[in-house]
Amino acid sequence: MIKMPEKERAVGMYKKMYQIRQYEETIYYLFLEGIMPGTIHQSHGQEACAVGMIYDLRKEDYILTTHRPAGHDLAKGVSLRSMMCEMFGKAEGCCKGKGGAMHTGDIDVGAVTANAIVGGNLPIAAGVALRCKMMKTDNVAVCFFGDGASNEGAFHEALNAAAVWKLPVVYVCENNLYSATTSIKLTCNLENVAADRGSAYGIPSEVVDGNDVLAVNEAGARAIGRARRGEGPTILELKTYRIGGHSRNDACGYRPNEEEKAWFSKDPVRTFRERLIDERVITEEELEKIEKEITDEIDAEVEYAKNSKDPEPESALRDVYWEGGTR
Ligand SMILES: Cc1ncc(C[n+]2csc(CCOP(=O)(O)OP(=O)(O)O)c2C)c(N)n1
Ligand SMILES: [Mg+2]
Repeated sequence: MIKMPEKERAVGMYKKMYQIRQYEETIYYLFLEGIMPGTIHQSHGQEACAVGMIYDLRKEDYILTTHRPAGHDLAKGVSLRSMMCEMFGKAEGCCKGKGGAMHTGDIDVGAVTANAIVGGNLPIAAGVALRCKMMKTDNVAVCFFGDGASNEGAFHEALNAAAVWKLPVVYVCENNLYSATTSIKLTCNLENVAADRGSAYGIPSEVVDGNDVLAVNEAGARAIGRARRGEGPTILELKTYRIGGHSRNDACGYRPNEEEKAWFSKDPVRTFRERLIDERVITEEELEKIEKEITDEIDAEVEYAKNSKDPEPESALRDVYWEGGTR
């Protein structure tokens, strides 16, 4: 077990994980109420992957996420207000209400707008990392993808290019055992679907407990450090599990009860909370106060988003192409 960091850092990580959990649970109920348009792919259960990897990134570093982006985006600093407004299709949303749940992000905090094409963000991450290298910065790109994405052609092309060009990118597979409703046992013969393939491209890899925020953070520091020093890409495979279904209306009937039970006992938010209390980092009363503040803030943003303006109809064709010169 990895040593608990000092209080501010440990509680900081917990706060972010708790915010993501509460955000996703709130969205789930709003969606069931039928007041939120579009669809949802939620990240609760995978909070430790997002927070462990992103906690120490700089604002100037980039993340590239998937159809399940909320945890990554919140961890990178996309504002809660702009996320919530986007969920309601409002003008103040991070994509001005035109993207919805699968297309959140904010380039100003280094969160490249999410890409819902499975595997589609891996080559883009190589491109982002190539830019970091060509501009002679030591910034890095961290690219999240699922176990299912590791069977896409784009995965293999991106990894090869990243290895050959020694790009400052960390490829992070969140292996949650399912690609939509299909078990990885039916789609790949490897135990470690991403990590075991690293050697084929000359890329070092690590397999990590994706429900342990400190383990993810430590492995992330090694991989990010390599990328910053110009030593090239790393693959991290984080073993984790979705709490909810793949998307809306998925009751997960295909997942064995025993499997769910075993994974839910390793809930990343609850287990870290228990550790914080057991190791006397913080009292339960203090935590309850923090949790209430986070919940109140989310509730306030829901009300704000509900009452904020819809996009103007004439904005529909705006922002199709970049109109602002070069960055
Ligand atoms: C190229 C492509 N094929 C299929 C889909 C439909 N689809 C959306 S998510 C998904 C499953 C992806 O599984 P995985 O990569 O393991 O990510 P997870 O959903 O588990 O986070 C599929 C098949 C898609 N969006 N893009
Ligand atoms: Mg998956």
